[in-house]
Amino acid sequence: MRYAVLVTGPAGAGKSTFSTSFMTHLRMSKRSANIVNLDPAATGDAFEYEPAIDIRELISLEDVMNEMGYGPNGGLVYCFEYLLQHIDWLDEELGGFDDDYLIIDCPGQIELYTHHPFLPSLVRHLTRMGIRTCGVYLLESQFMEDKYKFFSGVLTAMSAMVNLEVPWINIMSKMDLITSNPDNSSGGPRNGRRTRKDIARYLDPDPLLIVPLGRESPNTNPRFHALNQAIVQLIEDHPLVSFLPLDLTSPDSLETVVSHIDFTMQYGEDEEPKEPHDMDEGDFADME
Ligand SMILES: Nc1nc2c(ncn2[C@@H]2O[C@H](COP(=O)(O)OP(=O)(O)O)[C@@H](O)[C@H]2O)c(=O)[nH]1
Ligand SMILES: [Mg+2]
Repeated sequence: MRYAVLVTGPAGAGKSTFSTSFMTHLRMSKRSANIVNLDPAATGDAFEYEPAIDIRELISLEDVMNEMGYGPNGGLVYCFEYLLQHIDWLDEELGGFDDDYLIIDCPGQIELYTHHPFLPSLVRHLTRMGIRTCGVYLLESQFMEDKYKFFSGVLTAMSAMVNLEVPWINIMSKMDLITSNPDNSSGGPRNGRRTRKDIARYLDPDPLLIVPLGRESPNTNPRFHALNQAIVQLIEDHPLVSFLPLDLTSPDSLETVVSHIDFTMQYGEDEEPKEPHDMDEGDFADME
């Protein structure tokens, strides 16, 4: 069985950093893991490790922008259309990884997750190839500094999970900036230590954060009242999104996130028992 984790989320959320830490963690547990870079705009030094498969070997955003005269967003759309038209390239590349955990690092343009058909097509393709796929959506903890920005992030996560229709996990990344950095004053006075209770209202989004007790705060533009009420209602009726906190400075935190991903994908559930000569230490480590 092959597994793929689609690492999604807005630009700067920490997707590439998480992908690398995730891969390192799996390899340290003697599991074979590789990164697939799907961001045609990734700069050369974005990865601590060479991605095993890299869309930039098929098509580079820079070439598309230079030769076709597209901007970065149009260029990205072109690159994904090109990828889907040349999907045999991906099949061939994937053929080299038989028993692997593939970590697919995606670009940060959120329209890619909310309404373009490319990622759903790609996911269907992976599924047809027998690759069990799940999605993780990263939102960075700095979104907690602005309630409205935060809820727009929640809605984007919701729209991505509904659009992609695969097992899904939302992650609040960069929690080190929230809990262990009380003196960091760059984000103003609120960018300090928060109580657990306050953090919990974000990890399990409490719509009353934007409309406390059903009433608007006086400094909210009245034109947004109805919209905010509708958002509160949507989230109350469909509590689809909650976040797992990720603090990459804590090995336990990464371990917890990895075990949730394993569980979501039912990792190892239907592995064939291996012939004894295939066994090595790594296999025993995996079996727990
Ligand atoms: N403090 C902190 N910074 C992080 C973390 N993960 C990523 N970053 C930083 O956030 C920026 C964007 O990270 P990157 O992984 O490139 O984000 P991507 O655009 O989603 O791939 C970089 O400057 C990273 O060093 C984290 O867990 N904690
Ligand atoms: Mg990246």
